[in-house]
Amino acid sequence: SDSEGIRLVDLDEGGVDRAFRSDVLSGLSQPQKAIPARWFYDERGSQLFEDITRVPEYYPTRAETEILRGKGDEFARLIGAGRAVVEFGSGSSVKTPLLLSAIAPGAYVPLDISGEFLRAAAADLSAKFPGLPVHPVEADFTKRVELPGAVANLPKLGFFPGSTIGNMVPRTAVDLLREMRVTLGDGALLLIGMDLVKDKTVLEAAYDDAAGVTAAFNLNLLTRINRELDAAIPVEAFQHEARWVDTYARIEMHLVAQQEVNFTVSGEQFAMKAGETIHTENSHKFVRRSANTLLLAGHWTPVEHWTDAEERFSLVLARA
Ligand code: AVI
Repeated sequence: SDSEGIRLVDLDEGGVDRAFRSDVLSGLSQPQKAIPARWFYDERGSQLFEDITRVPEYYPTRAETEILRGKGDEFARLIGAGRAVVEFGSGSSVKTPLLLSAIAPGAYVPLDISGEFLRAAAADLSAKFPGLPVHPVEADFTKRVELPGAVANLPKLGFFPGSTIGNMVPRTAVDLLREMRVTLGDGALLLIGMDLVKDKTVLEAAYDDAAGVTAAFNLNLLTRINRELDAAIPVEAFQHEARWVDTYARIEMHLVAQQEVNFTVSGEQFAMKAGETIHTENSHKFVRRSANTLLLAGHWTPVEHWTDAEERFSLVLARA
């Protein structure tokens, strides 16, 4: 599916998220069933994702944090002081303080669709960096965002860690990068996390950990559909699968029906044969050239690539 962007919540009379229902119903009606990955992140899904970042096989979070810890001097040299750091999706991570303490920013602007996350992240950062102006903005960052007037005269640094860009197909990723370019304005820089292509067994293990946390994350989508969309999908009839698809340089996550299954969602009937799948996520991986090509198509010029010692993950600095 291409409808991967996040949107503000629009509930119907029954309190059901209209976008969720329409994405699920249309996604299950396609020949290859598919549901956009953004629907993973209900409360339980967000918690499971936090847990994923700590399983031994899931290297991206640790690798990116290693880069942020180790390359502070180079960030300071190439980014300089006084920029307004605009973070796309204000995570509750340790990553942001590492960047902010390396570069002495002029302001911090966390953007998030969830006001709750946003306020928590803003309060956390204000406490860690007394004196740093923090201007949280509740916004859908896949669209053009109006930045607060208070940072209008500061040069910007966009920060988009985690390789979330990899969860989008290239055409969606390019649209987002172009919107970021407009949001951040002339003279801006962008520091973006991009996970790298590597051995297929390492990649597949990262998305199918032995403890089964990623499997639970994937299967939780069905539990959420059952709860929120008046559905009766037999969750135990599905199995998690992570497969490397070399043509697209991406890990795909699927939910595989183990037997013939019939179920309803919001009154609509669906049937799946044994072995048929619901495609739930893409996670694209990059090499230096493909990262550069994506950024250039998104109206950004690559300046520098940093990787962790094992060259598993990259942080790329680009200029407007
Ligand atoms: C959020 N995103 C960058 C994660 C990834 O690696 O694609 C989501 C995830 N899916 C399974 N494990 C982690």
